[in-house]
Amino acid sequence: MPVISKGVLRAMRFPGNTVPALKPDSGRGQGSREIARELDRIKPDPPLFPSDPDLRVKVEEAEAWGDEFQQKPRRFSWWAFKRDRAPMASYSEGARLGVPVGLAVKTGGPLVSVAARLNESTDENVRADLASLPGDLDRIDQWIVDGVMGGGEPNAADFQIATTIRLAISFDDLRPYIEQRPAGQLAMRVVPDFPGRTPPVFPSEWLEPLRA
Ligand SMILES: N[C@@H](CCC(=O)N[C@@H](CS)C(=O)NCC(=O)O)C(=O)O
Repeated sequence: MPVISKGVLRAMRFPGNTVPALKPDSGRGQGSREIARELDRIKPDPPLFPSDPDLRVKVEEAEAWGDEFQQKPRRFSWWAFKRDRAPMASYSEGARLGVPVGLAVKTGGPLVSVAARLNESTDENVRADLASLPGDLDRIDQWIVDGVMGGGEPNAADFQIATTIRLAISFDDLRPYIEQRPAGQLAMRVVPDFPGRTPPVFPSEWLEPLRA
């Protein structure tokens, strides 16, 4: 559970306070980028990074960019849950929370407030994130055209970015502007099953940059 995960990580003596955190037999990894490298070490085949050094640099750049980019759809989610917590239940489908999903949603108000504050899910930020989304999608589509992402075997950049796009597609407001694009198609291929759906929630004028 968000927020609660911080305490669990501390109890398990991880150095940082974010999930995902991996505790394999052979070592620890925290943070998606560190975990990708640890996984390649443990199981080099199929690789998460290309062997060509120039292409590897590009994949690592995309991966690092994606690590920042993920903050946008995350902010969208907390902003939306602040207004209506009901869609939260759909995102918890299949998750083992330790408490019934309905109860978690009913009592989740304080958790949502804290998460929205931690992630700076303000009107101003969310509106700006929506306005810059078309540029972000252009950038991802270009990486796909250039072969940095979207190859036969998903690489670390695909996993970093496609998962974030998949979350964005779960918003009814955003799906029409993403799903037909290369970025959207890649997201559906890398993450075909993804629970969760958020009905229309953003003020219409905030979506103007996407319509344009
Ligand atoms: N891609 C990042 C994601 C890390 C991250 O920001 N995780 C969030 C949840 S998606 C988190 O644990 N935030 C702290 C909290 O919610 O308490 C990574 O390097 O692993």
